Amino acid sequence: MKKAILPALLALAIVTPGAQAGTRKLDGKFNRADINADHQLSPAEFQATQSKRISVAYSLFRFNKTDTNNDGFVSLEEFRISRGGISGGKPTKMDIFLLADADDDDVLDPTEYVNTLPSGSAYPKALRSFDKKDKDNTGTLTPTEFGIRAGGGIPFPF
Ligand SMILES: [Ca+2]
Ligand SMILES: [Ca+2]
Ligand SMILES: [Ca+2]
Repeated sequence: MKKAILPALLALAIVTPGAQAGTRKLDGKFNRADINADHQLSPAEFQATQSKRISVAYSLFRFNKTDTNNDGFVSLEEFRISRGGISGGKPTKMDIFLLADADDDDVLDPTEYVNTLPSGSAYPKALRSFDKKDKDNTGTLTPTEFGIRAGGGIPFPF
């Protein structure tokens, strides 16, 4: 029986295991990242499936888009549907800021700022760029210092 290749739309939701090479590749990625083998990816496990150019905040953005049933985990099915977390679009600079602001005080401290940079970034270099942005030397970055203009919503440049 020969099956036509399904359009890469909602049909992906009913794709059978290993039906496509792409799916097998995704499954392998998923299984390698699933360190505790519970068949679910935590945010940290999910990050391991993402490129090093993707920041922690960007990965969280993708995680939230991928976790469509909002149970705090990405299942294999969710991972397949999102094609490995990439189908949710791009975050705005504001999205990145808010996701990185772990303590919700509306400013980024250096640790939070690092989470907006590619995950492979060296810490000393990150600190230097932090100091440059921290114009008033408060040790924290406001949205404006981070580069968000009023009425922003400009896609994060990648
Ligand atoms: Ca897991
Ligand atoms: Ca989920
Ligand atoms: Ca903060």
